[in-house]
Amino acid sequence: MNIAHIKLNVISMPLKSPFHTHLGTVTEREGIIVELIDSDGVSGYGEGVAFSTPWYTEETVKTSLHMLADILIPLLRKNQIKHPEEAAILFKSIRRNNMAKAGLEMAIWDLHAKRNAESLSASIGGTRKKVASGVVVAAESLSSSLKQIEKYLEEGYQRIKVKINPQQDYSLLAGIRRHYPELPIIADANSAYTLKDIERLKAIDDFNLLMIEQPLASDDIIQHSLLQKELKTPVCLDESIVSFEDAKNAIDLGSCKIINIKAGRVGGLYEAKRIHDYCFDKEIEVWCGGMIEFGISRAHNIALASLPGFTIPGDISASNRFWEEDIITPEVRVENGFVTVPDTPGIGFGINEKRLKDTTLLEKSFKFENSWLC
Ligand code: OSB
Ligand code: MG
Repeated sequence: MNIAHIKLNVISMPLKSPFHTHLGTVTEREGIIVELIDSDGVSGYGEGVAFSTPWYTEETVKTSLHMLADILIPLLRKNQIKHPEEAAILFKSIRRNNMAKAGLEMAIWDLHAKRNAESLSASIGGTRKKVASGVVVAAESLSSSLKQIEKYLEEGYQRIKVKINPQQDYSLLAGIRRHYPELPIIADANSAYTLKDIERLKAIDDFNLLMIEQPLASDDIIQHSLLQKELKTPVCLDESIVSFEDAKNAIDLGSCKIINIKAGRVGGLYEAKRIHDYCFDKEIEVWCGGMIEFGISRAHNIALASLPGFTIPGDISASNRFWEEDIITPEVRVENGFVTVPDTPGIGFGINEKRLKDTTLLEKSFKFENSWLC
């Protein structure tokens, strides 16, 4: 790989409707689009998925920009890389900052796949031709949740995820179950509970939920193992799993029966695939989480979810779930509950250059007079 130029575009877009969790409301999404251009003019794309504030993980758009510009891009420049896995291993010399690493690592994967004239899915070992689509409802009340669920089910989504917290759990889930007794439902708590809330959590154990996602602290593995023993409902971990080692420990301790894999959260596709492979071996189900992302990250999610162990519909929604107009072309579409995995080179989507330009707040360019071998 002979990288000549790296461009970072910080973009910003309003969400079509506010996204509510007990940690706050997202109405505007910023993100970092990473473009690598090689000496033949071939471009690979990645997306930094940190938020503007550290509500979900400790990273932010600004910390990611700093890591990319001052640490990761210079590190890549100094080291010869022949394969994206080597970049992922190189980045392990830097602690955490997984979303910044992933943005760059995933652009390298896209470029690598394009250079080999193969799809990103094929490049990482994907086997599925289409991936099952689920969608998140993050509304403020039962009535608006029901309205959104009705609309999404009409659009074909195969399962729904709702956000819960101690102020809105039993009544919300009971209200949804009254209308939809059989609907596959995930309840995502984003760490809204502690073990002191065990009775509240046991109360929702009879709703036949597909799983409860990240009920306890965002960095906990131990207490979740105690909780899982008390619940029939499978516990799924999201925030707690930021590396392969976390996934292994959680499985070995019985802290969860399911893992939500997000490439951004774990530092890129290499680590995401390692987690997938271990879970596949141990018969732990996995699914692909979402980050209210733009089309580039969405495209990477589609490739990731084409791996054989992704058996549960992911938070892989259409571009129009969050955006009036996405930055990729064509946009991601859900048809009969599935998204087709592209078989064209790399991520398989082009860039909507006008939309990218119109949403760009800041552009940084790293150009090298002599393209450097990496
Ligand atoms: O906890 O899974 C989460 C969005 C941003 C950050 C964290 C989470 C979420 C979601 C939405 O639940 C997933 C999506 O983009 O569809
Ligand atoms: Mg979650």
